[in-house]
Amino acid sequence: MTVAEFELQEYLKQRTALVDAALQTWLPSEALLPERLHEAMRYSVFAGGKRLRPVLMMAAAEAVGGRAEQVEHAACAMEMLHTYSLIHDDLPAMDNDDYRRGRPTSHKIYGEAMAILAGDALLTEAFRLLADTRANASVPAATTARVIELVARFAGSRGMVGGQVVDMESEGKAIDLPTLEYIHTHKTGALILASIQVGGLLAGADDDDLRALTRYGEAVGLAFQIADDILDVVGDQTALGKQVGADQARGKATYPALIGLEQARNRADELCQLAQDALSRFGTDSEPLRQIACYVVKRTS
Ligand code: GRG
Repeated sequence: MTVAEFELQEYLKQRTALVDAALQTWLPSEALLPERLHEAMRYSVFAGGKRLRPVLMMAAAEAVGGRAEQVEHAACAMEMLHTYSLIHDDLPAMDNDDYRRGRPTSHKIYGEAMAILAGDALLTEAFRLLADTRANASVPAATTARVIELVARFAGSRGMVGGQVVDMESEGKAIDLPTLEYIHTHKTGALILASIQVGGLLAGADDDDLRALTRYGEAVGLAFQIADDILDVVGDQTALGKQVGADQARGKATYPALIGLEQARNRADELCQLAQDALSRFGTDSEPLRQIACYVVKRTS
């Protein structure tokens, strides 16, 4: 593939189709007991997400010379983890949102208790899948263990859950930019960075590759959340599938609120450039990662 030939939209479509097919295989069937729980898990997973984390994982694997198919199971695990976080984030005890991805949220359809359990089950299934011996048949056991530890660290109190807690505690308060950056890099950035590192690790990245992927992932993770903050101010409700202006209504600190819309846009562009610079050691196989960095900043949904 040459850079000139690469078409991002086509790439996203193909990789998303791979992820969706693998999710169909790995998620427990709705026909399996308890049917309602499996239906609730599938309802949220197949509600039309962008599959950004799985696609980033596949692109990272490809950048270091691997194949997308090599990381399919781990990509599905990240999407399950991501979906669990969305289901729990939407609960009345947290953001109390009625809509997600343009459809009623899990607790609106299945009730609060089942939504909590669907999230719990997706979180647990994600780790089962990361450890699955069939899916990891060609992966050294030490790499599988490293991947599981890494994902647990980025998803837990040192990562996404930690970011969510600081976010919750900061609501309605005036916070400074370092605190906001902590929230963004943990709540959102952690799973994005984990996806990229896991993609590299499973495809045999060496330490220098991993360092480069980490610089890329840190920049893209933060850029993604700044773009999300900007979309909450200027985005289109229909394209987003959720209410705009929700951050301000909840008294949440955002980049546009703290440094202004223009500066927030500049920071996101700067991070996109940083992400691209981090890829300098890779060849044309890193073109998907390169273009996804811009897509993340320019996206409309
Ligand atoms: C509840 C444990 C727990 C954690 C919640 C990730 C998170 C932490 C909450 C989700 C709420 C939120 C709006 C987070 C910001 C990150 C974000 C923009 C999530 C949406 O990700 P997309 O745009 O969603 O990739 P799709 O629907 O495309 O998958």
